[in-house]
Amino acid sequence: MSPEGEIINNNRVFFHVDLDAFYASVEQIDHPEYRGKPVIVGAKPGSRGVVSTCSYEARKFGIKSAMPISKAYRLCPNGIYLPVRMKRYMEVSQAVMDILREYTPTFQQISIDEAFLDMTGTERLFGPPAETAKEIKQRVKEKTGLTLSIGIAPNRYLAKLASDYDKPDGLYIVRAEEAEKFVEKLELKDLWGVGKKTLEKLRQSNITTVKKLKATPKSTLVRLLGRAAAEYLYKAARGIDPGIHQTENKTHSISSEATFQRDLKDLSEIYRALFEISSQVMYRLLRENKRSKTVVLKIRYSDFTTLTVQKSLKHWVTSSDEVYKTAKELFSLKWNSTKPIRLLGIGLHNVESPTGIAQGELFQNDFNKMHKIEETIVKLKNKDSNIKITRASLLTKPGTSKPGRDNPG
Ligand code: TTP
Ligand code: MG
Repeated sequence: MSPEGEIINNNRVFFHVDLDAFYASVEQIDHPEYRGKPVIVGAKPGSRGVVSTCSYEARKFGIKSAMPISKAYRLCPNGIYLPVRMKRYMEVSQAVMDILREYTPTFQQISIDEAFLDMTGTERLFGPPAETAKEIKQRVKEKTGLTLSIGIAPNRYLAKLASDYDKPDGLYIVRAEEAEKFVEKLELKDLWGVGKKTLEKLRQSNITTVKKLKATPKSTLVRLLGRAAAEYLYKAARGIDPGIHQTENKTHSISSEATFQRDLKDLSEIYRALFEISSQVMYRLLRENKRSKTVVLKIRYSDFTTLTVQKSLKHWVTSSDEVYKTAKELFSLKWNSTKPIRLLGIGLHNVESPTGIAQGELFQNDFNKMHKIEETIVKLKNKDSNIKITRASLLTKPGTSKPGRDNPG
């Protein structure tokens, strides 16, 4: 059962807050010359990596998160392509979360750029929810320059759908009595927690809209999708919180890998790839609110021989830099420099959820710790010129990425 019970309770008020085009917006704030332009943050064009996110200007070209960067480049060859600067995004995220936390003791950060706020009963202190939401938007804008979208609803699930409904710079309220109508307006793919495979199975049974989903008996859904997914969808379609925190996939490992268009031999290129893969895998760990101590590196050579090597740390992995450092260490143990590399992958194994009821808070603590550690690393790096040189060579100069030879352009 969801934390707020199965019925939609008229008296509960939840905010879901989500920053707009987060990484890309930070780049536009830090570099005013990128404002109003298509900015794509992610892997280097020409590599086999993916788009992390892009500005709304770039979305007009059809670019989306997780799309291969080569496809993005084809859609928008004149875009500004930038590498992920995780440390900077975490710093900005922290500044935003600090503001949000002031509004409620039941604050729950669920990823780098989004949080739930239980605002039930705060009206006397802060005024009507919509006014409070406007104030939050204004304060975040003043402090960081960022815009965000807020959904307000009687449960977390609806609040999440509502923040997405009016993006960017949105504010959307779903009242208890309008909940079912609101969900009916959405496309099936917009229901949070409904993945591609589920959509495809539904489509095969001609269940293509929320209305049709609602009209499908639960027993049919169970037959099609199994009990857990059926229960989830049955509730979601009616605006009842299906228990979002149990829906995230229960994988025991999180990984990311890249096959290269051109086999890699050059160490600086290899390090650059490891750096990109590290930030992707760390992002996934954060997004799923999971933690892990074990880093696994996979190397596949051009002759297809493949090896994996792993290291377990004594503590939870706390930053993308740490993943990168460990991956590099593992790499140097196993690298056969005579053979070109076709694929590199990094996995975080034995992932688990922080235990206890206050997951959000724990996550927050981890997040603070991570932030401090990232800061310390940077300070150390500034002292150690060798490390500085290594890092500098990994960074692309903004806007100067060259397309790979397989990219038309
Ligand atoms: P999102 O909130 O999903 O996306 P967004 O903030 O860029 O855009 P929107 O306005 O639609 O909210 O994710 C937050 C950040 O997480 C995003 O800026 C980059 C990162 N991210 C990835 O690295 N890979 C991904 O596949 C996704 C979806 C996000
Ligand atoms: Mg966002």
